[in-house]
Amino acid sequence: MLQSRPKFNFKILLLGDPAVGKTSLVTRFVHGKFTKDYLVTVGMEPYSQHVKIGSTSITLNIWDIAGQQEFQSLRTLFFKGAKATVLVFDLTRRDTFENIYDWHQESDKSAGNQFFLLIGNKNDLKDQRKVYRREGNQMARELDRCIAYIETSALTGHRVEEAFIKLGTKILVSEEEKLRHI
Ligand code: G3D
Ligand code: MG
Repeated sequence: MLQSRPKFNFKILLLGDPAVGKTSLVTRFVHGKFTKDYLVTVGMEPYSQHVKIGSTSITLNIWDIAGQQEFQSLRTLFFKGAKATVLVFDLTRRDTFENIYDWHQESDKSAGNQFFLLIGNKNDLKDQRKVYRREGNQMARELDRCIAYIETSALTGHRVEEAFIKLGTKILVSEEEKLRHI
């Protein structure tokens, strides 16, 4: 008899200051391209992408959540059930890096027990960089349950897929572990 395999469907939040490249990153990952003709995210935009990890197919539901301050009360309503959060800052704007602590805290408070991945985006703008790689690595070590620091470019596609797959793999391993204990 064929045994039905569990279906893995993971909700992932994408958080960070406005204009750090959240929508560009998820568009790059899901549609494989960089586009300038989308609207500024208002509220929340859900994206879905299937990926294969080893022999297991999983679906990542990525919630692109607006970074504007005025959405704060609304925002946390969308956090429920998330398995992980991608924290994004812009390598060319130091304030977006410093604000990561607040984003981490906001998600940690509302979304419960989950993983984090820290992304420094726009690494194609090499001569405008304001944050050193070692500072990103250091922050990833400081943030609770942060699995890694990865520098990406939504423009060139550099390490974008790798970042989401790394996080998906971490969640999958943890969920499979839970299933073994049922
Ligand atoms: P957000 O969803 O976090 O608010 P967006 O950010 O994805 O809307 O991106 C904000 C701006 O940064 C956009 O430019 C976008 O084209 C640009 N951007 C996003 N990712 C990258 C990247 O990796 N490299 C470079 N060079 N630019 C990027 P505009 O001009 O439309 O404001
Ligand atoms: Mg956006």
